[in-house]
Amino acid sequence: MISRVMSAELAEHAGQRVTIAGWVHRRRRLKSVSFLIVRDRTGLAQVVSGGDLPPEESVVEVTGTVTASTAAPGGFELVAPEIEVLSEPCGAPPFDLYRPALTASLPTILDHAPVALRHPLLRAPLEISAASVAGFRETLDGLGFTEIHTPKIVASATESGANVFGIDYFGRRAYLAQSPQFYKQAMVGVFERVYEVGPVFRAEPHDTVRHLAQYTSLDAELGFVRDHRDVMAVLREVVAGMLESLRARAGSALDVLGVVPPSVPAEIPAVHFADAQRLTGSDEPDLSPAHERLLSEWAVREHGSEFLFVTGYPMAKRPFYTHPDPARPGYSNGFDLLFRGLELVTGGQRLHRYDDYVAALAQRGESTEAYEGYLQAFRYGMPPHGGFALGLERWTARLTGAANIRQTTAFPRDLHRLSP
Ligand code: AMO
Repeated sequence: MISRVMSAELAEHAGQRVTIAGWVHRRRRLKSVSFLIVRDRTGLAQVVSGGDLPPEESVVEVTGTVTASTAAPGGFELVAPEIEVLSEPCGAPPFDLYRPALTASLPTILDHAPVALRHPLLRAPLEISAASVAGFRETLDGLGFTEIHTPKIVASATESGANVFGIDYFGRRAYLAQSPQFYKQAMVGVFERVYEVGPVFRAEPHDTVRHLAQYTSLDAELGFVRDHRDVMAVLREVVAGMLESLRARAGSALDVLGVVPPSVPAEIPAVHFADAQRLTGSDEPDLSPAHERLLSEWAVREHGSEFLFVTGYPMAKRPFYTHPDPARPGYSNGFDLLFRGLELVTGGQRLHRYDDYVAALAQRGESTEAYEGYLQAFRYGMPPHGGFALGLERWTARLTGAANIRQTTAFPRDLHRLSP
C-alpha cells in the first residue's frame, strides 16, 4: 500500500514532508508558478510547482512540504514537490470535471459514467446512498434483525403487478427476482427478524423518471407482530436511523448538494386508503402519481410531515400474500409510505397460516404447485409477521431533489440502457 496522507489531513502535518496521491483535478499556470490540484477521496489538495504538469485525470503521487497558504483548499499546500505519474489518461475527459456546475446533459453523463461520476456533484448522491444503507443496517442490527442474502435467480414471480424478466437457466425457464419477498418471509421462520440489501429486477416497459429495470431494495421482515402497525413503527425507526446516519457519515456530500435532511415525526401521520380517496376526490382502486403528490402536500399542511403512511389498500390491488383487514372487508393490512410526493416504501402484514395461502391462491385462480417451495414455511408454523421494502434510488432522489432516478445510481438500467 502507498503510504500517504489524505488531502483533508494536511493541516496535521504542517512543516513535514508528506506524500499524497490522487487524480489531477485541475492545472493552473500563472507566469512564474503553476498549481496542481490533486483530488483524493477526502477532497482537494494544492501543489505548487515550477515544472511541467501532467494532464487532468492523470493519477499521481506527490511528495512535498506542507506549508500554510490562505489561497489553498483547507489552508495548506505542498511545496517543493516531486511528482510521480502512476497512470496517464488516453485523452481529455468528455467534460470538465472541475467546474463546480455541471453543464453536460444526463445522457452524456450516463454514457460516460465511469469518469463522470468523479465529479463531486455526481459522486455526492452515491455517498448519500451509501450512508443511508449504513444507517438501515445499523438500525436493524440494533433491533435484533439478522442480515440475509437470498437468490436473485428464482422459479416464480412474486409481485403480481410488476413485470418480470425471464431467463434461460440451464434450459429451464427462470426469472430475475422482483423482490426477496418469499425468502424474507421464510427466513422469519428461522431468525424472526431479517433484512436484506440487494438488487431486484423489474421489466419496466415505461420510460419514467421513477422506474429502473434494476434497483436496490432495502427489505425487512419481522415476526410476532399484532398487525401492520408494528411494522410501521419499525419502519419509522429505520427512516430516522437512515437520516441520522446521513448527518453523521455524509456531511460533505450533503453540503456539496446543499441538502438539509428532513426530520421525521415521532409518529408518522397515517391516512386510510378510503380517506385518501376522499382527499384526492378519486374512486380509483389505486393512487396515481398525481394523487400521491396531493396527499404529500396535505400531510405537510395538516401534520407538518414530509412522510405520510397510506394504510388499508384494497385487497384486490395487493399481492396474494397480503393479510386482509379483519375489521374492513375488501381492505388490507398493507400500507405505502409516501415521501415528498412519491411512493417510497410498500409493506404490510402477511398471511401466516397455510390454509389461508391455499385459499388466497385459489381465489386468484392460481395453483399452489408453483408456490410449493414458498408454502413449505407455512406448513410448519409461522408467526404473524409483516415487513416492507424501501427503494434506495427513490429515497436518494427525493432527498437530493434529483428530478430523475437515474441521477442517483451509478450505472442505471432502463428500457434503453445496458451499458456502461
Ligand atoms: P413494491 O413492488 O411496491 O413492493 O416495491 C417496493 C418499493 O420499491 C421501489 N420500486 C422501484 N424503484 C425503482 N424502480 C422501480 N421500477 C421500482 N419499483 C418499485 C419503490 C417501492 O415502494 N414485496 C413488496 C414489498 C413488501 O411488501 O415488503 C414489493 O416489492 O420505492
